Amino acid sequence: MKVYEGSNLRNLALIGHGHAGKTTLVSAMLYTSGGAPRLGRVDDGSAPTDYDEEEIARKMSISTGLAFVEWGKPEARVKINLLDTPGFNMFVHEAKMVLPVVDAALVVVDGVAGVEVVTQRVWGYCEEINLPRMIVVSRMDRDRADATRVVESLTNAFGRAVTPLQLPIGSEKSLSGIVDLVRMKAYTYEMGGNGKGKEGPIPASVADAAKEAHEKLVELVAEGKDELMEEFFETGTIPEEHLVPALHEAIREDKLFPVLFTSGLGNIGVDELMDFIVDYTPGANEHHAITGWTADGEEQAERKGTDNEPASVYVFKTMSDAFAGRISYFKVFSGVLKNDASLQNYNRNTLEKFAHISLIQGKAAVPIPEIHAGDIGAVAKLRETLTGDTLGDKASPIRYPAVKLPEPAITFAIEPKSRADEDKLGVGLHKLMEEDAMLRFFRDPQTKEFLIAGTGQQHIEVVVSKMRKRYHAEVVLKAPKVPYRETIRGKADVQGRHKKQTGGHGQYGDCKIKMEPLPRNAEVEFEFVNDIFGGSIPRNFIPAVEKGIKDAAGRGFLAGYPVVNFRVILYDGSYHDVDSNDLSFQMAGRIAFRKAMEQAKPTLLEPIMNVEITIPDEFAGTIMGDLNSRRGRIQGMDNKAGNTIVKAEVPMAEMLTYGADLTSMTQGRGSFSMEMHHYDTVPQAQQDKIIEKAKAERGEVTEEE
Ligand SMILES: Nc1nc2c(ncn2[C@@H]2O[C@H](COP(=O)(O)OP(=O)(O)O)[C@@H](O)[C@H]2O)c(=O)[nH]1
Ligand SMILES: [Mg+2]
Repeated sequence: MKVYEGSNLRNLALIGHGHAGKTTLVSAMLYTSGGAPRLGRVDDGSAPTDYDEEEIARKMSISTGLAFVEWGKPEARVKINLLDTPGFNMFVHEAKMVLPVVDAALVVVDGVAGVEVVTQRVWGYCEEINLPRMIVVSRMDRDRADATRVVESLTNAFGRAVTPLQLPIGSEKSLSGIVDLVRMKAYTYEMGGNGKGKEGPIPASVADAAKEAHEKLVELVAEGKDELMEEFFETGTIPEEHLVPALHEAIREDKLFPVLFTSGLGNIGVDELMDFIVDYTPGANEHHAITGWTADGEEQAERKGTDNEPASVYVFKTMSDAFAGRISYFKVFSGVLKNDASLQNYNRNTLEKFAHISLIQGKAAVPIPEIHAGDIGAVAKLRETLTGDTLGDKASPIRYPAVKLPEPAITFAIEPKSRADEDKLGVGLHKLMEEDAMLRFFRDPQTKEFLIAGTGQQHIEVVVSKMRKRYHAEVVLKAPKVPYRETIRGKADVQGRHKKQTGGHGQYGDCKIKMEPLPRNAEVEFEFVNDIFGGSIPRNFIPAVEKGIKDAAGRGFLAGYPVVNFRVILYDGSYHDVDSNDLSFQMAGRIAFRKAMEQAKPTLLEPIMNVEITIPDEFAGTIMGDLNSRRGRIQGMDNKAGNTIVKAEVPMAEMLTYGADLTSMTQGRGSFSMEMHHYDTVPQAQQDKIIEKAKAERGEVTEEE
């Protein structure tokens, strides 16, 4: 395997809505370039970048797959790294995570549907980091595919910088090639052929349109540069040798978003697409300087991304393979990484050995002696390194920022099906979390349930399926218990006395307390004030009173949920020289607490979530109405290119099945995220039900006291 350097490297992420044809396009590029013996298909499980068993079973990409093609004239051969990302709502964060390691995005759009919900979303991700974008309209051979309409939808969504650099020849089933509007040449293909176009004259059917589009393109490029403008005025055109570099620059600077046309499955336009990538997308050496932080995180640090700087490597993906163990995918941001090098992990302060570094081609690893700045590779068996870590020369630390991801949207309680599954569950989930940044697994300290959280129903289903197939652990999912709390609205002043005198050694404790509410959602859940003067309770028994109250508060009063946000003032009491002890004062505290609760207007609190929902505009009405019926409070609304973003506060209890509900209300076109925001009082009607239910449940188990 040849070792490539920055100027001969292109790193591209294929991003876009699910089913736009990304994975198939990667397959077609591999086949056409000679990197694969045939055109692998998503539908029969042979696409090189959809090799995972879950991806094959579901016929869709779930995590980012890597491949590379070698393309261009032998003397100037270029390696194009292709990162094939998933386009489904619940997995689209995978795309976001790899954008910092590529030099441009190929935004793939379906030739029938045009711009879709996720197209907009990923476009936004690119905008955030000013990533150059090239648009590929694929599946142009399908019935009702329409270049004009798709370009219109693109310009509507993304503005005037969207500019076709090609025109398709023929349409739908009779799609036969493309016109290169820069060089004004036509290429025709055999449907399902080897992907190599035959150069020829522009057919009469598109000649006028091509001429017009070419002139528009030349004008647009001239507009952007004074010297080209002059040339244009003098000669009426711009020669190819000026046009190509000007376009390259305009694309690199986000001033122009070129549009190309292909059929991946029919292998039409694919060689031209690769030619365009080589000529027009920025090389790995053209990346702006990469900004990170010094080891202590205090100051900014920068690398230009060249071979002669100290080595630095950023891990953007981790896989856990049953045989190879942990595999880390990384980009060499600067320097040259040699096989067997030891690099310092700056995030974890450990030294890691890069033994057997390789390039990734689908599921295969291709060994390589060294990897230069700008290239992407993988290594197995790093001990502690995880996604988002930076490693490099021990003497020159730098830390690149990890990608910020949204909060998970959906939470389930997870239980092993049997005792045998119990150990496997934790081990399996921890391995899966290493490769899946949006998967969370934790224990709710209050309800004691094990919870898993993810981006949506389908995400969690994939996790459960991986648990079964990879780790042989069978699990059951349930809606999580809502961690209600209790508090008080009023004050109380009571006495708690515990007295038992049964012959021999007796028990005696007595306390007087005042109870009052603390601000709702206050940091302190419980405050204890010792206001005893004159030793009515000896000092050494006071902690026992506090402990008794705390224990009782933990057990709840109304429905068994912990009581929070209250203050207790211990102001008086009495004791017995012989019979008083710790236990008696704990009992006294407990009794006082329960008496005080009766007086202090207890009430239930429920967690309120901050919810953000993104839906196509036409569903806005339905979603708002539905939120209303879930006791939601709308906090704001935003419109962004055909999508409505609704922000609302909704009780958690009403959101337990929202993932599935939103999917059915929007035909799968909506997405949401939520996080805990605050606790608020439960309305009386709901309180009655919860208390009733708690009583019924308590009736079944014996009372503890
Ligand atoms: N007719 C036609 N179908 C295609 C083309 N490209 C992909 N497909 C099909 O469209 C579906 C989705 O393709 P895939 O590559 O998985 O899209 P992705 O989700 O963007 O990766 C699969 O059934 C493909 O076989 C194409 O150019 N023409
Ligand atoms: Mg795919």
